Amino acid sequence: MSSSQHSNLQPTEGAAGADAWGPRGRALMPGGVSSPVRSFKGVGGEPFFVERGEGPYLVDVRGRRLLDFVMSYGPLILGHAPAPVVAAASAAVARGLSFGAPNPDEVRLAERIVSAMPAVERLRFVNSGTEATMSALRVARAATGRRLVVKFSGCYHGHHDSLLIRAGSGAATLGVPDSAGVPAELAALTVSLPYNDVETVERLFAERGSEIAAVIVEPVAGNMGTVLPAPGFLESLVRLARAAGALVVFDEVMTGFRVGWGGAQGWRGLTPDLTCLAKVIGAGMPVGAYGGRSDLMELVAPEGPVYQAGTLSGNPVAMAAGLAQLTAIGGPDFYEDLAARTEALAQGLEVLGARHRVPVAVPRVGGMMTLFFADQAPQSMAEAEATDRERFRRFFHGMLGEGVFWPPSPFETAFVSAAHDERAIASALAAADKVLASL
Ligand code: KE4
Repeated sequence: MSSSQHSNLQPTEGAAGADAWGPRGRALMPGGVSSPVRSFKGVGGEPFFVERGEGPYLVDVRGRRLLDFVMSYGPLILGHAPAPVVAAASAAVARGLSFGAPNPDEVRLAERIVSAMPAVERLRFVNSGTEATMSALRVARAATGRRLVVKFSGCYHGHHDSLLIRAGSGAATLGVPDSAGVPAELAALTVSLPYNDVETVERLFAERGSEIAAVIVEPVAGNMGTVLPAPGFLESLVRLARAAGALVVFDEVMTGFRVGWGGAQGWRGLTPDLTCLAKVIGAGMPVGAYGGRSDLMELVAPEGPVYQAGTLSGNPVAMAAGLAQLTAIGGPDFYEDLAARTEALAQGLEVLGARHRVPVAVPRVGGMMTLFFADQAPQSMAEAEATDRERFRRFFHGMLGEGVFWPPSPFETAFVSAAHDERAIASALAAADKVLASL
């Protein structure tokens, strides 16, 4: 379905000077964006500016309607502007935007999360996934009295210094900062290993186990594209960490309420010591949370010595939105239908790849998936980096030309929502049929 078939709406107020938004933004903000991936730097070209979202669609300032599989990188599991969330957030706004005092919806949302997530006994709300992982690591270092943190290459846990690190050359190497401005002394406190490589984890624990405060992992990786945990990988991490007295932190910012009602920990029957959440629990509003064992959360101020704070943490509008979204999801049954929608899209892409003799691999779980141009699904960042990224770039732009907004990087996950009905999935596959034929 071409973009012209989608644009059955009048140009919107932003249309006036539509071409000017980019230069105006870039004059004032790095890349003209508030987060780098939105700049399309990974695929080239100019980002479009959005006027509004509705269901599975975005409408840009020219009135062009795009079928959206970015979905704000994960939060919008019900689709754009779902009625119950809009109603709850609007009512909350009318009662005031922030109180600087606790509010009932904070408690209601915490109760909902604790009842769903097996390993979360108590939690603290923050404003982003970055804050959640940063705070969880502080708790882990305080609880263990240790400094070393282990992460996995290709896993992204937000942009704070300790985790903006990935493997240097070879495994078990001291972190090589992903960013300028991260002091070498700090990078030395983070070791980044290849995802799904149990041997390197065993070796590190044998050599430095007594120094390790925590192992933090995306239980389903979503930031090198979707990479599933190999059988036994997560279980080995838990076993090795527990044996060494280190804590296990599941970064479920993306997988929480995305792969199932109990997140990946529920899906795999595992119990990390600490869990980080964001995205779906905020419904598109700035919400993060970290939580886990009660004895660990008792370390957090004002109950304990680990300081962490936030002016807008537990914001009443954000809490109302997140609560409305989790209430609308309802419980585990929601995910059967969501996974079926994802499966229809993924299988359709596999069929089309075969038809057009284009090697594709489509790992998926729950409402998340990735289209890799490769013969097999990557098991690590190195394998993800070896996929055909030029072909992906052409796929991205081809789909955009057909009115489908695919994630603008081969290392970003595509998200399906409850609003992606059969017609939307069929439209996406019709577009992919045309685009894959041209690749
Ligand atoms: P935020 O600080 O962006 O809310 O969350 C950081 C974060 C932490 N952990 C995981 C597993 C995450 O996926 C993220 C953020 N995800 C990216 C998408 N790959 C955010 C998109 C962006 O950076 O704009």
